[in-house]
Amino acid sequence: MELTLCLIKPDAVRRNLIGSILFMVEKAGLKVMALKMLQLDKRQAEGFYHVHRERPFFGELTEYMASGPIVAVVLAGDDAIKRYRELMGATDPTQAAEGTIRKVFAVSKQENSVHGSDAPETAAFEISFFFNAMEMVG
Ligand code: 3AN
Repeated sequence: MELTLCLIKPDAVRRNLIGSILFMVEKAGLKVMALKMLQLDKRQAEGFYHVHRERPFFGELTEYMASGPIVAVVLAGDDAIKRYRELMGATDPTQAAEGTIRKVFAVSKQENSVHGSDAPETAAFEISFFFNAMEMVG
């Protein structure tokens, strides 16, 4: 069993898509182990995305991530990281496969509705960024 971090980003929360996205996640067989709603400030968003600090869109990305509430969710399942990334679809929604969360809901490359960890090490960092042991079941 593997854990991964899912974020429902500000564009999706603003458009009342929390339930629709969690519905797709649960339907795909991924288990919710922890869940919270919060709003990051700019500095916290920079901390979360520090691996992207050299990218040209870092300022815009962190502004956007701090622009409204998000929902952070820990998901569990066999091969959860890869399965959830497949369910999310490509970063650019115009490139995302049919039936993926980003194909259905994302607005643009930046406002792409969801985040998912891309490897076990990033999942461990990202989960501990949002949750402590007491906040997780299982
Ligand atoms: P993914 O979320 O698909 O793993 P990353 O890790 O390459 O994509 O990028 C992290 C986040 O940065 C994306 N989810 C998206 O919000 C934003 N982003 C990526 N590429 C661009 C871009 N070219 N312009 C604006 N924002 C971008």
